[in-house]
Amino acid sequence: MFSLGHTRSAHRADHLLHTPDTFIRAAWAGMSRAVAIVHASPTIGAGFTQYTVELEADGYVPPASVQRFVYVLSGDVQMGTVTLGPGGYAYQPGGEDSALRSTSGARATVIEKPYVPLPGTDRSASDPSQSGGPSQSGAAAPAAFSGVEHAIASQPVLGNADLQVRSLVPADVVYDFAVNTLAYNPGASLPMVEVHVMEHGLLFLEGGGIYRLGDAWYPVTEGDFIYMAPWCPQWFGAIGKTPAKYLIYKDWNRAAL
Ligand code: UGY
Ligand code: MN
Repeated sequence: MFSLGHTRSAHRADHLLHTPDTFIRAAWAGMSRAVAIVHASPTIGAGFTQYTVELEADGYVPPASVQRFVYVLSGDVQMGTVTLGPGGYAYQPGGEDSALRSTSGARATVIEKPYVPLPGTDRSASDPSQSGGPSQSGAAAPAAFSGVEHAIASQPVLGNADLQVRSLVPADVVYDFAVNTLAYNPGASLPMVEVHVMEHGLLFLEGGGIYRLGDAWYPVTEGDFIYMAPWCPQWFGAIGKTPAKYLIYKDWNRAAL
């Protein structure tokens, strides 16, 4: 139905709610049989880029020059030597193996980020034994990994069994970001309003509820994306009758100097 100019999407100084009715699809050089919906990038002040890619059969996304993490929403995606199905994820430090292909079509969310090397280490591009791949900073990003979300043991958040977290990036300080899923039983909520230096890219995978961002409260549901800038006050309550789940990125493991 004609929306009479209304949308739940909102762009404020410290956050973006990006709802599917406002998504614009575009391809960039090198993509074939694929389009992307860019949700966050340095143009909004983010230190990372996140987009949803929609691949047709035999679709292709060219390699990234920075770290690339992919989480499959539907269909099949190949990255490097791995083939991923729904809930599958993979990371490449950048370079040839980070290209994405689909045999029969897919939707996936992709996060890209220039690598921030560990301080005081000699993980540099001039040390090939440490080289995981290129990054914009010139230092080598860490090794590739992949997995399936449901195979990861979930942990209660601050002892609350109704709020479970799964960490998709290995617990190793060489990685400079985290990607987690947070699963809420109906009625569960974040235990506090968070205000922190890390920024977030968030994609709603299931269910919905109310998200507080800054001084606004938004109804949110599956398919919505949220960008939260550093220091954006944030809280979520899963007020629906079904569980809610989202995938959330944050910069991680680095001092805020
Ligand atoms: O990890 C986090 O900061 C997470 N709890 N934030 C959020 O869900 N908005
Ligand atoms: Mn947070």
